[in-house]
Amino acid sequence: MSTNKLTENQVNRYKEDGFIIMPSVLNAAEVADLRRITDDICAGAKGMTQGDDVYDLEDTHTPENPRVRRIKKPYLVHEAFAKLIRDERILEPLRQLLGPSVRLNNNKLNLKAKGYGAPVEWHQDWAFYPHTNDDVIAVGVLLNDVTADNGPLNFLPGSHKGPTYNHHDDGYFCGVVDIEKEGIDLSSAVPCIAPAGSISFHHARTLHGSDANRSDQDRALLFYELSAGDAFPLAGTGVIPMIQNFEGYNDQLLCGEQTTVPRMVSAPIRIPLPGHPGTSSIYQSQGKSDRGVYEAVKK
Ligand SMILES: O=C(O)CCC(=O)C(=O)O
Repeated sequence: MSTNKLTENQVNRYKEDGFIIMPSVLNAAEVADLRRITDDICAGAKGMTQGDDVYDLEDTHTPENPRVRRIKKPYLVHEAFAKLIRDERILEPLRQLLGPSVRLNNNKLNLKAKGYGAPVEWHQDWAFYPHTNDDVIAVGVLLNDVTADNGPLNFLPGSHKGPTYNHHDDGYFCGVVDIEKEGIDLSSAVPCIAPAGSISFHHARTLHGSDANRSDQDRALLFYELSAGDAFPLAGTGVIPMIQNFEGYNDQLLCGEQTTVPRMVSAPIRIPLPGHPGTSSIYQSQGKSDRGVYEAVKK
């Protein structure tokens, strides 16, 4: 299997900017295969009246005209997604950025379909799942060519070194930063524009967001959320219950040694509680606040 070592310059860029993009890591056949599997899974949403453990549905979804905005935990749905994150082309750079032990915490596939795919408002993943140390990262695998028009993910360089912003509105965790109120200047934000098969790595504290997809090109982005093996979750849906089954939790270690000794660092933390009752995804919780900067496609 080929490897994919980051250059010293790329590692330094990640440390400086809080993200990096590695172009064309997967080849066209691999990407086509993942897209075919994705389409097959999405076909299962036909006839559904509401989302479930696998599907997060667009607000404009109907049983006759299925619209999936996210496949939740695709690594549990199809082995291709479980296999991909164990591929040395991804694991090797992860070890360079996180250290010798790397744990998989979650996986999701955001579809952002052409014409209507939902925006994701500006946020820091860290606000959703703070850990004992901030060697916490998201890997994004581009399953389509991403252009300026089909809802690229935008990163604000250097924001991972700044505060953890308030993601609460009206007493509830909504998962959106109030860009205006916080006085955040987004003019230096960098869109992740790259060909299908490229991979992004962004630090959990990096501020990021993406607009709706009004173009005629799909934009599917497969995310893996990972941490150093000695970064233990402090809060966050899904992660804490996982730890109760310690054997299962350690099965999520992709490489390196398991430990019960968390490494602690001083990093600004907020706890993502209380959640809005009845919300189970970022789209739903962000929908509870009107402080976002993007507009959804309503038809
Ligand atoms: O799909 C996107 O563009 C953004 C996704 C994201 O930031 C998230 O799901 O937390």
